[in-house]
Amino acid sequence: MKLLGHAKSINVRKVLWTCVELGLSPERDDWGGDTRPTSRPDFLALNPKGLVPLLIDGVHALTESNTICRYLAAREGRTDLLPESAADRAAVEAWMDWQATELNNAWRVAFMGLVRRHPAYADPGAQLDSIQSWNNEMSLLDARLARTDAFVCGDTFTLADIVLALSTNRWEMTPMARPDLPAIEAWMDRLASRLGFTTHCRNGIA
Ligand SMILES: N[C@@H](CCC(=O)N[C@@H](CS)C(=O)NCC(=O)O)C(=O)O
Repeated sequence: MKLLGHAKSINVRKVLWTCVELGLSPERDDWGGDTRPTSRPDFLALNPKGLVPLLIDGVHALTESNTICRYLAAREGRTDLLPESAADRAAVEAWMDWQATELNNAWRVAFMGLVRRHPAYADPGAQLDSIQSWNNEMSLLDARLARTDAFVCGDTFTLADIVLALSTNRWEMTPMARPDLPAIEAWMDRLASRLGFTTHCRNGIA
């Protein structure tokens, strides 16, 4: 099995943390970011989207970080991370989908402007709107964690915790005003005993 993507990418780090939970150590090739450009024809032949992560497992080439995490958990039969029953599985998937859609859309302008300093995201008004939406979405996650008083989907750790902790780490590292969200803080502290969290999530990279 081979994982293509550089280790600073938030989406590659989801897969790397999942691999730690599963005891897997795929060979990793640096692609994207300031390593080899994903616009190279040999990369595009494997993933026409030109994005990392890309997982090669035998004849299968898998894209989309959340899908890859689900694939690996299912491949390893880890129903603790991705439950078997339709309803429990849907609960995990719903939070993962929320991360990839609502939450990712909320932070884009603030993060790209304030951390990446990308000129296309320099408008202060648009940054403020993005900060507001991002904080609103994070408050929703905080309310959820206040209810479970443990992990995103209840008493046990699942894939939803991995993808949302990476987003939360980014939220904490972006220089902007943030409300105090105590349930999120307690949850991040709860995750700190996990090797995948310290190695690939709270590791100084936004
Ligand atoms: N929806 C995709 C998004 C992947 C994505 O945006 N990857 C970024 C890195 S985090 C990328 O490949 N950017 C181009 C590059 O790094 O060169 C996923 O979740 O895997």
